[in-house]
Amino acid sequence: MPITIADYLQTQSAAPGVCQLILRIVRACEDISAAVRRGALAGVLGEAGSDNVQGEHQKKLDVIANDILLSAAAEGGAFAVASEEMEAPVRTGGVDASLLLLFDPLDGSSNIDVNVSIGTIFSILPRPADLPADPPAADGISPDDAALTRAFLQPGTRQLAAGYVVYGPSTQLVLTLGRGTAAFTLDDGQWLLTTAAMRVPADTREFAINASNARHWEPPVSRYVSEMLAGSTGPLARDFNMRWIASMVADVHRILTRGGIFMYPRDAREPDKPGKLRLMYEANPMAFVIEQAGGMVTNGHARMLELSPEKLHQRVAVFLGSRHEVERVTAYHT
Ligand code: P6P
Repeated sequence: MPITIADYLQTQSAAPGVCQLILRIVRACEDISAAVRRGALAGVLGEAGSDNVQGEHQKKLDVIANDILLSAAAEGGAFAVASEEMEAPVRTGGVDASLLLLFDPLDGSSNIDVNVSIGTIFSILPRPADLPADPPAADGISPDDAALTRAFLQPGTRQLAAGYVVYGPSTQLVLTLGRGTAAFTLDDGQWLLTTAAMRVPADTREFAINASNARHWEPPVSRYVSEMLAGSTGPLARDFNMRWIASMVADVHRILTRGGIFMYPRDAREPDKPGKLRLMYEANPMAFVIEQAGGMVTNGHARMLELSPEKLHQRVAVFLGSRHEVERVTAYHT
């Protein structure tokens, strides 16, 4: 008898409201999956004609996915939502709502128009006890300083649940509530458990990095990648393979499935920018999923989940995956 996501959630002693919110999120991802799969036929490809808070050109599907998830958050009982596509968080729930939801609605969207796997990443945090039911409006102050924004600035260790949906050859949900990482496959409107406990092998021969940035890397990264390229003739005494899908969800899913190390380091182009990926709704949810599968995630110096966020959209360097390799490259930094 196949196990559905609802059956699985009943086995996870989740905080109140978490299961209801997750069920509503995955239902939204079914709608996103349907739009992604119809592509040009649904008129959802191409640019939206707008930029997001990161200054990136939004794709039509970025906006569609964001709107679908915003509705889901309200119906799923989230108190407020933060998104890569919105500068400030949005209130979605009533005074009794106890959860904060963060998401990257469609990660890897540069791949949409070329039919390469993309995904939705989400993270659920508790609403802080000191956040009033009606936080003061942000009128006249920076959105970063608003009480509602500050409520989201919690370390990744406080996540109640996190996961992603990868819109690939199959649509799969990968989820953790802090008791292991499980994978579900979407089949005719049902999310069926296909891997009860995902495990990241501690060792690997596969690395993922955008090698076109090599001249901008810091020395520890250059040293580590050079050693892997030296293969069996070098200090690591084995040959490596390289993959770079330029869709974090797809690269992370491969690593969860067969091991590997994913790196998006800071580089010299913009010294004040500590990396490209965002801490709150990309690195932290992926770090929760990976750690719960036995892997490791750092920013090159410290455990990702213990970083203290300072800004909602702050960026971070990411070293993620097979424990022994993340330990090695982190040791090179420190
Ligand atoms: P680059 C997608 O835009 C993304 O945020 C991640 O999904 C992906 O890993 C990375 O950026 C790709 O970056 O510089 O290789 O295009």
